[in-house]
Amino acid sequence: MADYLWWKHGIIYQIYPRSFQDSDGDGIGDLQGVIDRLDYLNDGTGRSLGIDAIWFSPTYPSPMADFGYDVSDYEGVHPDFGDLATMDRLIAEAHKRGIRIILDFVPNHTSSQHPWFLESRSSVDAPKRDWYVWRDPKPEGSPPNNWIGAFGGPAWEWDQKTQQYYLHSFLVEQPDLNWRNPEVVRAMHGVLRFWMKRGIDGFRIDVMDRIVKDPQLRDNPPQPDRRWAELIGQTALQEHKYDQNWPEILDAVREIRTVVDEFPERMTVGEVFGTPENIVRYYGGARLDGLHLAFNFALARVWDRRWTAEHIRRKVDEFEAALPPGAWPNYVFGNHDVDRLATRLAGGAIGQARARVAALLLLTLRGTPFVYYGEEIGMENVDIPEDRLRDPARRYGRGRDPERTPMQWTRHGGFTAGGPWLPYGDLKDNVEDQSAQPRSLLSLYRRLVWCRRRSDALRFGDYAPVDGTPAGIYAYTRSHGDERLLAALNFTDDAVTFDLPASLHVRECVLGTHEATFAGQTIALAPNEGRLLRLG
Ligand code: ISL
Repeated sequence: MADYLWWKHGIIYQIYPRSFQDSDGDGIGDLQGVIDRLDYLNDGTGRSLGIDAIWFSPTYPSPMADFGYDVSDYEGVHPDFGDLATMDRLIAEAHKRGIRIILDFVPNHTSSQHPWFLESRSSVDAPKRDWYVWRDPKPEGSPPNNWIGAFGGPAWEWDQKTQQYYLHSFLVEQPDLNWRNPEVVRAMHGVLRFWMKRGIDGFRIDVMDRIVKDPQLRDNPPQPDRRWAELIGQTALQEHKYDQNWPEILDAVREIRTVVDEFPERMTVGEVFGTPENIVRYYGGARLDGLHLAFNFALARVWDRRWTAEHIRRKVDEFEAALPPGAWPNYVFGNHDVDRLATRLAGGAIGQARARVAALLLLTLRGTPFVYYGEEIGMENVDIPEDRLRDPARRYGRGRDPERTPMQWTRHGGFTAGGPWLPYGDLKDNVEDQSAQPRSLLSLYRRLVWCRRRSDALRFGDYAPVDGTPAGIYAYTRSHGDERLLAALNFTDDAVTFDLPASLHVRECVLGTHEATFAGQTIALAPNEGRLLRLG
């Protein structure tokens, strides 16, 4: 394929490095552990998962106030994970197997222990004072504006020594960088070049939608719709008009793109929230000179009640319609910030059945699939005893430990020789057993991935939803040249039978969530069954 592009046509697998594989028995995952597991991810054959790239949540030196999203050195590796030499070996070993490496780039804030911030807070005249956002209090001593941090509480912290407030959109330990200062921009661009020279293939950009704010720092208006506050906490009490999605961010995005384009075949995917129209702005408009991909979280927000054919189809079609010409979609079902997919889809037997439908959907839609580690074996949220919870965000609302637990390799765990930093979930769902079971979710994932890898229609063909299917059924075609496939998914707990029009002539069943192989114009789907059919 002449225009094959790994980040478009491949599958991106997210690893939370603390929880994937520990190699030295300290109970915390590390990069050597990942190297040891690369063949699981892709050994070039259908025995492996067959992914094309790994995105690592942060691996940098950090006091771990927010488990690495508080970076104290952008050009190093946290000793828990290894060192630069281990990272170099990981890059080389991954590349040998055709796996690309994407690092998490955290531009909005550093750790409060970063030398830049230590200097900035040392005095109002410090050369790096303006690298962060410092402001005087209001006359009565209160913070400069009403902004609420993403985890809750005021977004401003008072500094006794220098008698000013600093801005932190997240924890107090995560002061916001000032992207209006050209020295900051230069330093952060230098970080991107540092890693690309070492062979890093791309960057997942953290809170891309907040790096530049209103220059006047105006008060955010209240959010009239209070429903979200119950789900994501205090931050949803405000409309983030002045501290999120500020238009000037797009200039910063374009500059980042220019730097990334200095190196061949590199990519960026940014974390952006909001409506599809807002998200696609970050691709850069008609010139597509912004991000390569902006995360589409529509399906990561789907839980039980929204798991309907109609809702899912609407979300897919909305994103497809919003994209500027030539821009490429992507789909995310889970990550380190949201409840596990199988749990959101009601958990237990129903959650597992729906997770199979979700796998078929994710791997047959048009767009880059993101797979969060453990999704392929149906890992669920883990109920963690109070005294073992670690995520600081739990103090402000929802803690994220339940979706960050160790990868379940065997019936005994297999993640570490020591005591794992977070407890394991239900080890009956594990890689070893599921590898041996042809009907397991893992076996389905492998079949789907390798089918996608071999199919031009699935990797880059057109997408067209099929109208007129019965309630609860979502069907769409994917076509490229002579190859035409049809995915038919039953989102209900009932069996559904329907006839396809003659224009969609079924030739054979390629694969499915169930054993059924019968292919004809009458499609009879069992409850929660999905099937991929070849048309001719
Ligand atoms: O503000 C939000 C939604 O409007 C939040 O969802 C927030 O943007 C989101 O939690 C950002 O997450 C990322 O940055 C955080 C880190 O804790 C998360 O793990 C990371 O994914 C701070 O770096």
